Amino acid sequence: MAVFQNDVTRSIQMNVRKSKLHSTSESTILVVYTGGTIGMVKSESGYIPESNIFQNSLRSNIRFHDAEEHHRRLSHPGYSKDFFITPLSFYNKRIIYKILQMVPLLDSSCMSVRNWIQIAEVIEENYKLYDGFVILHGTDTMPYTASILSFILEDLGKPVIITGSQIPFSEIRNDAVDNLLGAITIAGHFAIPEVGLYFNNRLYRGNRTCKYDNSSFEPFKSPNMRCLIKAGINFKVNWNLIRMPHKGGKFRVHKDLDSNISVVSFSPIMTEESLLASINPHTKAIIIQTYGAGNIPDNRPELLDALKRANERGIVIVNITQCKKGGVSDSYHCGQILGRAGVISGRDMTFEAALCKLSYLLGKYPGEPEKVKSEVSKDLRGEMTIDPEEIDFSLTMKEIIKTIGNVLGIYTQQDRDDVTEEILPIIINTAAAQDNIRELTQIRHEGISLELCDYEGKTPLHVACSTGKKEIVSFLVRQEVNINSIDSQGRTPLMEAINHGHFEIARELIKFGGIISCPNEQLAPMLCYAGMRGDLNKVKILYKSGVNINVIDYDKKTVGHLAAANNHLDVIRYLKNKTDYKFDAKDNN
Ligand code: ASN
Repeated sequence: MAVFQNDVTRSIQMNVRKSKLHSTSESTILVVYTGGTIGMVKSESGYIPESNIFQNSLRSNIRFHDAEEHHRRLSHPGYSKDFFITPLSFYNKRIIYKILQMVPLLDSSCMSVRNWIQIAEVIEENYKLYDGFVILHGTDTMPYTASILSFILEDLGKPVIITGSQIPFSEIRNDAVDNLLGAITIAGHFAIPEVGLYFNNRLYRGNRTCKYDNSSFEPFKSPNMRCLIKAGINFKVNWNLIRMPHKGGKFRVHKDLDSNISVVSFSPIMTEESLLASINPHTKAIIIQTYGAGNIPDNRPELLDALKRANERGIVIVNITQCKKGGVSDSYHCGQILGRAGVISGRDMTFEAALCKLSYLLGKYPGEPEKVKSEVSKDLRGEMTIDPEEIDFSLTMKEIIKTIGNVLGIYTQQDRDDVTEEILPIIINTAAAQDNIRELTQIRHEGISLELCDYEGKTPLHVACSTGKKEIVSFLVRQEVNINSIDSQGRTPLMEAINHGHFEIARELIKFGGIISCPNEQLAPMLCYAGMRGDLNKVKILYKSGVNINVIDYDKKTVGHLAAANNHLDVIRYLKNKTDYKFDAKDNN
């Protein structure tokens, strides 16, 4: 059974200051070495993991260990000779770390559920003692371990960074040094409460990754999500992508995992027998890997029936695509039939994430397939994209503008500002027209005004009012934007709402002080036309907005004249109750 060597950490009381935001000048990291190429050496039968390789080689490497500072501190209470201490970083900070080693060390192909739990338990036992954790792991099953940890480390509030290498640390030319140094630096500097996978200068969300290349220094891809950090001269953190723990949630490890999951990959040679062979009496869930956007043949009813029967037996079936990038959608009939058979869409989850999520949920809700079904379709740890728009709109506004500037060959700040001034309002107004509250929230977080006017003088509020986007209007009103800004035609947002027949929005605006401002030559025809058509709601809302109910058209006719001429008695009845309406007004005739 695997244990951890040198497991005395529980008794360690580090005499270093702790900070939730890693803002002090030191932080503490626990490095958990589980095996993998990073710590391997050549043997007669190929590469095998080597014990204590880091203990010895890191101590003599100034990039990983400042021996002088270490010796100076040995007399400090609580500082142990087992610790490593980095030199001051670019950010003027030292990282004190300790290495724990799993026994036996494993090629990650040998990782099992029990090993996953052991890694999680080490984090659990040491959680309060360290600011972050680095897991050294083989690349072969790294995305599985990263995925499972993302689920079972519930309410994680500290970084857990998993890394490894393609060439061992022991070789002269390797990728181990950079990966290890990068992972320690990130865990020690950035308060990213996620399980991340760091490789080749990128930190990915662990449960978004898959291994796709076994021959380069870039073995992992995160096909459906951008990276969390890009390491260059600086670490560029995409803070808008980083998930935060639930308020008040307390870190804990969920240890019951269920392995009764079958995997079925569709192919043109699949038979009903081969499908049924993968479902046994213990099967609690099936992952089906389907074609393209989540399709199976709709001319093979026996296959769909087999899945239907499995679903009726309480087996949870999750559909993911065989494609490396993209997810399951309901674009095709060949995909929609699965939804109707009770199959759950796994959207854009990787295979590794889907498998680990099911194992976690089946263990958490034993005997409750309906609960598992409802949870598996939720985004629990950022493992799947619920709204595909998220991908398109995940760039920050400043990045978008910069990119547009680059494409146009615009590099000076003045030119960039000009482009920004022209383009930004259009992008923001488009977000308003598309009901994209997420995008507007992000824009506001970027400190960009939500009152910018486009080439017609329209603000996002004008646009939301004319297109009837109620939620956006409430959002903008809550943001206290100018509710009565006037566009180049002299119209306020309230006028836009009324003009386009969005009376509920109009009433909301009036409640918050919205007024009508509109040239008389537009107002009179609008009111009179409403009377002529018997549009009582429009007449009412115009009146409520403070419009002069006696305005006359080119023929000197009022709204009442036109309603009477067209037999709209309800409008006449309404006007009769208005003391300010002059029934004796004379028209041109
Ligand atoms: N077989 C190795 C492992 O997964 C591969 C590696 O780490 N690059 O442990």
